[in-house]
Amino acid sequence: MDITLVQGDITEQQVDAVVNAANSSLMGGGGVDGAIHRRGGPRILEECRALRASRYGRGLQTGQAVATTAGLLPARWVIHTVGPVHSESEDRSGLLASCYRESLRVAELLGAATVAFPAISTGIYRWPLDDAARIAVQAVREADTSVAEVRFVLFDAGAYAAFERQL
Ligand code: AR6
Repeated sequence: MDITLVQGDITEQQVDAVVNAANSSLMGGGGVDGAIHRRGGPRILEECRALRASRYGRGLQTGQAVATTAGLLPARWVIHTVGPVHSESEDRSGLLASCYRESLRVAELLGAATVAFPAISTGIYRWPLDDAARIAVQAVREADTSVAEVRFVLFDAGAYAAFERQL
């Protein structure tokens, strides 16, 4: 598997699947989640609503992943995953690693060859960038997957540098 880094906007990526840093409600939010729903249009939220009405009545648990259409985005699918809120008192790094692992498992089931990830939990959920980058790179490297390319899409230079240090 190739691991690549790009500084940019995840909604513009020409990949099979983009991963959304969602929350358990699957009903949208700020950050990456807001950008994906804005650019992808209402079909994504429609499918999220359908998921909540069926298999995910209580929402999507932290560390899990589920796919919908990508609507108007260049990608074919959005894989929604819920990162943990960073905590000083509790080690939640296993849940953050699980987001990457589970998203790749869903991508493989879809037949996606290229997958773009944001730096999950490093925005509104306040995970320190260097630590988040370490967990992300390690989880992806250790994943047993048929996905051919994992692209980390970092919004700013600081996030890009943090991931670059880990590679
Ligand atoms: N493309 C790539 N990266 C982005 C983009 C973008 N368009 N926009 C922001 N980032 P966040 P979280 C970066 O807050 O911390 C939402 O409300 C951002 O700079 O999107 O997992 C959800 O609904 C940061 O480095 O996700 C949840 O409630 C990274 O993406 C909550 O936020 C992740 O920031 C999830 O918080």
